[in-house]
Amino acid sequence: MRRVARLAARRRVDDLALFGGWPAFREPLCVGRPAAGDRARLLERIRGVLDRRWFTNDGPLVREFEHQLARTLGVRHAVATCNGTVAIEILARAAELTGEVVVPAFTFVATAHALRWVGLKPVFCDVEPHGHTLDPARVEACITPRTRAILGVHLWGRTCHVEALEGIARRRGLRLFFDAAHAFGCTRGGRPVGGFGDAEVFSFHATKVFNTFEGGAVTTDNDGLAHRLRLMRNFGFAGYDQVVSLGINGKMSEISAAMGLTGLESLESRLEENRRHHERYRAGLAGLSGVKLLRYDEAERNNFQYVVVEIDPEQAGVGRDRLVEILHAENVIARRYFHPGVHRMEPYRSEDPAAGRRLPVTESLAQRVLTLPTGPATRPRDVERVCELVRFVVAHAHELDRKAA
Ligand code: T4K
Repeated sequence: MRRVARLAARRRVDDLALFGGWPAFREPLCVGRPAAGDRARLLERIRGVLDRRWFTNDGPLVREFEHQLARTLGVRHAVATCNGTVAIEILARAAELTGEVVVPAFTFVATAHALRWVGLKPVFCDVEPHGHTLDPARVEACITPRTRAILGVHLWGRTCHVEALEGIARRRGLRLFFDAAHAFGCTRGGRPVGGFGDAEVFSFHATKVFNTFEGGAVTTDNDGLAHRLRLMRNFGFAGYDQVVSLGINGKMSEISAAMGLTGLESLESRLEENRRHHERYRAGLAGLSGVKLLRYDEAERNNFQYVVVEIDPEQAGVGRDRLVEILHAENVIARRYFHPGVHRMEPYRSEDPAAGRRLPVTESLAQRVLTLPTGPATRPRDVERVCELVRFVVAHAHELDRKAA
């Protein structure tokens, strides 16, 4: 039988798994363990898919899913896709973007890669230190005569400064889009994310609070854009043998839509579960020097999909990377999202090795931020144990320092 350590029994840093002690968790505790949802409902829908022998290509479940998405998000159109990355690519084509697009450097690499994949140049802009989203004060400086659009990211489900970005886009004649991969179920000013800007893009990847195994969607109120998106996700087909535009295969399958429809039915309880975990983390890490849990605006609806912590190494006495190393050894698979910043990933790094100088907040966050496990596979007791572990590490930071010396 594999053994685990009782946290209360730890006295010294030598009791940590990194130094040979028993890990705190038997199985890895991950940040993105997916929700399986209501199995009976899901299997019933999948049986229907098999019976109908209609597996993809705008099937009945995809249509129903799109209808429900649009209704839930209060938008005219929801165009379901095979994933969020391809959704951004198709959106860029459907919006006929050329040249440059202003994006944050502190995001998942897909935001920039998707643009680059379709021949656009992502221009990296810094984020603001509290919200971690595009800093409107810095966006203007990134705009050149070749800029056509701004693509904000509602990072961690906390919305961008939408109104300020709308103002800039209007003044400078730019399109405005949002990568809402993290923000399903969230609101801004009480309005659901999905209806802001010219269009928004969701990811329904397995690791998301609401998933369709793999999947995504573009939401928009623009009828013409929605029409082009639908054509383009299906090779440009407008009917049998009739190709009217460039296109790709970006379709969602029926089985993904089955998962989506089933997941929508339990969305509220999922969000509530995440909210309670977040509160537990807040209580468990309260008052801990140098460990700052990112807060959500209580006046809005949040999905609490990510538990984001910023480590100040001076105050905590331990750096983010050392803490992550210790947690991993304990089977707590905390993640350094989004280290080291997209501008430091290829091909962008080679093209502009000095980009970091213009991105001081991104550079700092990429060294300090980590995300902790939450979601349906995490139990309340797990959250408490993770907090105890972090507290133990901070309390023994000096001892750790001495070991490293
Ligand atoms: N824009 C933004 C801002 C995004 O964050 C993303 C995706 C996109 C666009 C693109 O959307 P998609 O094309 O992916 O639909 C994960 C996800 O793969 C990615 O969807 C997500 N963002 C990103 C933030 O996280 P990794 O490289 O961290 O994945 P991975 O495999 O390490 O999984 C994370 C954790 O989840 C692991 O610790 C294990 C656990 N896990 C994962 C999977 C896939 C499970 O327990 N079960 C699973 O099935 O990127």
